[in-house]
Parts: sequence; structure tokens; C-alpha cells
Amino acid sequence: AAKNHALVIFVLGGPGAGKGTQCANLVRDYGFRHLSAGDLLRAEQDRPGSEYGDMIRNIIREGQIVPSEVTIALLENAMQDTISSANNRRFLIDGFPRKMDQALAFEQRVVPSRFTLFFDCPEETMRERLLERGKTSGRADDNAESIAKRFRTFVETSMPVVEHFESEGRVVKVNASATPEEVYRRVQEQFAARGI
Ligand code: UP5
Ligand code: MG
Repeated sequence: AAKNHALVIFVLGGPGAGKGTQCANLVRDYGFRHLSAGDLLRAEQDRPGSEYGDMIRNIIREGQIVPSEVTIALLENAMQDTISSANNRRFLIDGFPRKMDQALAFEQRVVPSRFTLFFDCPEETMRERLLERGKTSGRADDNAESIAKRFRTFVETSMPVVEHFESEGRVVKVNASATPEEVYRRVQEQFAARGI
């Protein structure tokens, strides 16, 4: 399938590390297509007639992880749409994989990633950003209680994915506690060093 020729970069980092913010910069300057697993799940949750709406809503509020089959199907559909419509085969997959089984299933069934761009940020900084955003975001998980659960899931379930890729030498780590402009400068430096 065409998707097997796609260039995929996983974008990981804790809740509020700045994944979405930096992906927007990369879309603007490098022509990547940005697929946020969280955005796709929120859209599916709100799609009239979706059989997964309530399940996704509850899992996101609890900071847990939606079953792989659902998320991978949404990502595959979105990739396929882009490939057939725009001939755009460079993808940033944001906020996925968050669990070892998802990482293995995606790379086996869809396409191996080139590398993982990992935004490293202290929890306290991420908490401040999310609480600030929560004043206006309308996201059901931008409250102190959900944020604490998201952090816990990140440490227990998602960091092992980063460590797995790191053990294979496939992680590009960027310190994400600086200003958005400075973080982006660091990202561009890393991309340039890899010929992207
Ligand atoms: N901001 C950004 N960068 C900044 C900087 N350098 N300095 C100061 N402020 C900065 O940024 C967050 C906020 O911080 C914004 O207000 C921004 O302006 C500011 P953002 O770029 O949105 O950070 P991001 O890392 O994208 O944060 P997000 O909240 O989206 O991360 P999550 O990983 O928590 O959310 P996601 O949408 O990926 O997932 C939500 C939930 O969906 C998960 O908890 C899970 O329940 C579910 N999910 C799955 O089950 N499976 C999946 O595969 C994916 C998601
Ligand atoms: Mg995001």
C-alpha cells in the first residue's frame, strides 16, 4: 500500500510538553501532515453515530489509553485520505504510540517510523501550561484531577515506549522547557542534522 512508503515521525512527550505547538511549526515550514491521535479521538468522540463516543470520553477524562484498534484505525484512515488526495507522504504522528502494544502494532501493520521526536519537560512546567490552557480550552481533561492522572499514565505506560525506541537509537530528544521559539530552533537543528 502507498502508506508503506510514507515518512513517519512519532512526536511524543508528556501532556502539555508542546507537541501540538511544535507540530504546527513543522507543518508550516516543512510540509508535514500533522495527525494528532488525541484530536482524532476527540473528533470520533463527537461524531454523531459513533459507537465509541462514550468510551472515548470516559477514557480521556480518566487519563487512560483508548484501545489500540480504535486509535490505529483512525490514524490509518487519516493517512490514507491524505495519501490519495494530496500525495503528501510525510507525517507527524502526535501523541502516539502511548503504549508498547501500539508501538509494535503500528510499526508492523502500517509503517516503521523514521524516529521519535521526544519533548522532554518537567512535570511542574507542563502542569502550569495545562492549567493555564484549561481556562479556555474546553478540554475535559485540562483540570487538576485529570492532569494528575494523565501524568501518571505517561510515566507508567508511555515512557517505556520512549525508552524502547531510545534503546534502538531512534529517539531525538529536545528539551521543551524553553520558550516555544527556542524549542522550535532546537527541533530545526535536529532535523537539519538528519537531512530533513
Ligand atoms: N505551550 C506549548 N509550548 C510552550 C512553551 N514552550 N512555553 C510555554 N507554553 C507553551 O501545549 C500545551 C499548552 O502549553 C498550550 O496552551 C500551549 O500554548 C502551551 P500543546 O502544544 O498543546 O502541548 P501538547 O503536548 O500537545 O499537549 P496535549 O495536552 O495535547 O498533550 P496530551 O498528550 O495530554 O494530549 P493528547 O491530545 O495527545 O491526548 C489526550 C488523551 O487522549 C490522552 O490522555 C488519552 O486519554 C487519549 N489518547 C489515547 O488514548 N491514545 C492515543 O494514542 C492518544 C491519545
Ligand atoms: Mg496535543
